Amino acid sequence: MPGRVIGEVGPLFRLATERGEKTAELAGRLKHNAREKADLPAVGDWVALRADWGAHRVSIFAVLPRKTAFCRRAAGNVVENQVVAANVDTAFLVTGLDFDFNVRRIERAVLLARESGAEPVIVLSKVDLCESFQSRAEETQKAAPGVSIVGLAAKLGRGLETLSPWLEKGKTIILFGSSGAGKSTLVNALLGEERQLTREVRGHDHRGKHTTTRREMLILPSGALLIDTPGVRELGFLGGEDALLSAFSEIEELATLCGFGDCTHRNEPRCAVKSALAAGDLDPTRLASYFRLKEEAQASQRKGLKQRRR
Ligand SMILES: Nc1nc2c(ncn2[C@@H]2O[C@H](COP(=O)(O)OP(=O)(O)OP(=O)(O)O)[C@@H](O)[C@H]2O)c(=O)[nH]1
Ligand SMILES: [Mg+2]
Ligand SMILES: [Zn+2]
Repeated sequence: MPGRVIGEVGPLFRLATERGEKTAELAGRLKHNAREKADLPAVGDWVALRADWGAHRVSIFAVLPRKTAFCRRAAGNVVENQVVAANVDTAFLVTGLDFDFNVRRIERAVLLARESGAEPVIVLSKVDLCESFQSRAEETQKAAPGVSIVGLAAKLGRGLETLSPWLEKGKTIILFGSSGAGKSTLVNALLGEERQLTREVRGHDHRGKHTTTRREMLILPSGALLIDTPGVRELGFLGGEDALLSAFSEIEELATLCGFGDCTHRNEPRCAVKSALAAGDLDPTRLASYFRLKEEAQASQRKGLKQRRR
């Protein structure tokens, strides 16, 4: 029987199945054959179940291939990947237009979404607390070329309709953003009921309170599936080159015009990136981010490779 993982409770998994909601354990063989944590089920995974209705036991014996996956490196000495959420179509990257607003963080979130295979959508929340939405949106767009940006105030029910293109029946959406960004408030507004606990935050010192403590999938009236998450600092860039290319498309486009095919844009002659910078056509903070994330990607790749050779 097929099922979809909608939550994790300790070593057990909550599943949506054609027979309703079930709690399941991992079959021993799945546990033993897993080479790394990423081989085990995560929220959003489609799984194959074996049910012994007489004994009221359901076990997961296989994880079906994933369409998309948000990964991170699992904590510990061994380099091991772990899946945070699977089969997500769209990632709502939620940023509050209060003290939470940080373009560099948005830039990184877009990169992580791209690496997962999901479409990033930037949600600027709490528009009621901001007098200059337009300029914030423009600043954000420069750091995220080609990415859709919406503004809303979930607490007041304002702007929710701007999300409807991504909330079609059967689509899976995940919410990412720092603690206090307003993710659960948005979930409740879209559900039309106070399902998720929310909590007030007052300033920088109140960050990281983590009102939501685990990932959970909820079904919206539209038939879309929404995954609420605890405020994240949990994702790391694993080093996908393609993700970097699409997240910094304006730099990559310039790079095709550089004199050397493998130009690093540091001190080569005939470098189109440096020319654009000198002419004021490229934002220096964008280039700095690009260099930083590229280095991070390479370091991450090296670490992974070293581990695999052992
Ligand atoms: N003014 C205003 N406040 C909002 C809005 N949306 C959310 N808030 C407030 O922001 C605070 C944090 O909201 P939550 O929804 O709990 O934040 P969260 O992102 O789920 O936080 P974690 O679960 O800790 O990750 C609450 O006090 C909300 O009432 C909004 O549109 N306008
Ligand atoms: Mg929350
Ligand atoms: Zn160059």
